[in-house]
Amino acid sequence: MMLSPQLHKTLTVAFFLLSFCAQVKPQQIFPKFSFKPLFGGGSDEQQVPDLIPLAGTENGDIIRQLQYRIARLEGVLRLNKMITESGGKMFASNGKTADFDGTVEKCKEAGGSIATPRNPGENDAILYFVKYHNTYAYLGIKQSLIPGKFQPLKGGQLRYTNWYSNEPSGRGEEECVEMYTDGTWNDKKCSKNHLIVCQF
Ligand code: MMA
Ligand code: CA
Repeated sequence: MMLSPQLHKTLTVAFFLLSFCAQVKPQQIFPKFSFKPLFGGGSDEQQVPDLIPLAGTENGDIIRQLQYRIARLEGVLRLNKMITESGGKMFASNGKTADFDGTVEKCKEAGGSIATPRNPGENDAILYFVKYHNTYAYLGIKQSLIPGKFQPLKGGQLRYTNWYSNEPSGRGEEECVEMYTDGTWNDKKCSKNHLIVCQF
């Protein structure tokens, strides 16, 4: 296909700009407000931007409108104590209870997975719900083939742990892990009714 020199130049510039847009992080494009619901870090207040007039159909405008809408939806969810976040990972609870298998199932149905803390920040983001509902929660950690040794449900090694003192104690008889109301962990039977906390 032959392109006129003018069209060729225009396309070259367009592709250059597009690739630039694809590389920069959202915060750099949209410095006006915080997109993340801030959990913990002092300011619990989310900045919701002023109403953005529906300008046009440019990609940037559409993305801004979506960001604005998501920011408001996150405001509603936070108001209702339904979501927390740590390092970009979102945690959610519906305030209901289930045994371990029921929790895994519910989280999967919702398009997520059972909450599995990988560091103190994520542990705190889960603890928020455990405290709020004053109910222990199962974590996405299970006993491995070696009794008394635990691993993430999705496989791999358990890098971060927060066991209560002298736990795990089940010696193979307690295959699941629950979070206490102080954020520490205990190996436990999988059949208790615990708070459903998922990650997304
Ligand atoms: C219970 C049960 C265990 C836990 C101990 C701690 C008696 O068993 O919750 O998982 O390790 O309490 O005392
Ligand atoms: Ca135990």
